Amino acid sequence: MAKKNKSYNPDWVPENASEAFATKVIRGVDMDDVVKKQKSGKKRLNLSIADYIEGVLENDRTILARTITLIESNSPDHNETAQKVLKQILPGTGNSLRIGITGFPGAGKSSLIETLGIYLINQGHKIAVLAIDPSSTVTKGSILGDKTRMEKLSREQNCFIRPSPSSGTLGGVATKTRETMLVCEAAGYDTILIETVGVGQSETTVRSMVDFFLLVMIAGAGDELQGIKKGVIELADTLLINKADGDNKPKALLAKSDFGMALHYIQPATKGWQTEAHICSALTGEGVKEFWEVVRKFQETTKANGVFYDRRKNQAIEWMNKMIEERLHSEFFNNDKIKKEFNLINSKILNGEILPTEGAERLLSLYKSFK
Ligand SMILES: Nc1nc2c(ncn2[C@@H]2O[C@H](COP(=O)(O)OP(=O)(O)OP(=O)(O)O)[C@@H](O)[C@H]2O)c(=O)[nH]1
Ligand SMILES: [Mg+2]
Repeated sequence: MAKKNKSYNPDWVPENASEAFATKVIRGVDMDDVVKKQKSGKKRLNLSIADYIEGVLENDRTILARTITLIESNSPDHNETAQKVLKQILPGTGNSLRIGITGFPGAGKSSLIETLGIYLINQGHKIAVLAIDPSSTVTKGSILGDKTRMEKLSREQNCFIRPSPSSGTLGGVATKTRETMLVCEAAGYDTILIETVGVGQSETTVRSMVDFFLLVMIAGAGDELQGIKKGVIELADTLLINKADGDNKPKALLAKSDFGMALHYIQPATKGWQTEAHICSALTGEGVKEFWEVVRKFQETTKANGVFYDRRKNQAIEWMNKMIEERLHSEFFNNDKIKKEFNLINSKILNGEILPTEGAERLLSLYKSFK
């Protein structure tokens, strides 16, 4: 069939037909397209809660993106709508494998997601990629970098890529990412990959929302820990030494055995699972399939011994606790009376008139008196 909106040759053209002969047929208007456009045009203006729900469940990417925008919005009205949508889609969530990927800037996290993502899509998976805090001061401009690094993946129909907002959003980054993850699951994405830079607090936050946590490293950077705190290694279910290609491969193999030994002295992040070091190259794809086998084995083992489900339950409670903490914190510090008194107490502490304990006591008593 002729391509839409393009002219094409007619079925019959006389031999020796001159230029004057109409040798091209121009397509008429495809009413199906018009109706589709009208429908989506209407949807674009104002969506009802039912529209959002239907759109998410049908994996309408525009509506999916708009729902996430509602979640991320700082407007309480938008958040209220988002909560209504989330409540309705909740039964369709939880069926994915949630994977967190951390590592020092430039270790190759995005490149790995691109290679792994394409591999998984070819296996029939649907991938959602969420990047936490890509605008952090450490990796300025990495949104642009990520776009080019995940160029092939971003063109795939079965992949949805979304950078998460940086800090300073109502309710905190973690809450937004958790909710975004649920929306993606309801839209049918079975593998959620969350990229985060392993230099701040975000890796602990991401660990608290995923099933499997990967630390991407590179070999031969002198200091084997590359600024990654030991604590991050303790959170990981696998250490993957990337860029094991060309001249770098022998170094990567050496790093693998070094880390392999060190890991024996570290408490594993997941009960019943020994964290190991592996090598791969996001560039050539070598080792990516083997890495996925490790993930599959992890899933199998932790589901069989119940650790997978226990972790999810604990994470749900932890999520609620975090929300309460965040809410109380913001209600307290955004209260006008508290704000006023806060400055007064601050100067008293600075002048040595009262101790911080007394200052805290006074502010908390004041807060309690409103209740
Ligand atoms: N030789 C080689 N280069 C790689 C490999 N993986 C990534 N790179 C290169 O390393 C650089 C950084 O890769 P990214 O994928 O952006 O790294 P990242 O960890 O996502 O970086 P941030 O998002 O800034 O933290 C890019 O120039 C990549 O082309 C690999 O397996 N082999
Ligand atoms: Mg990246």
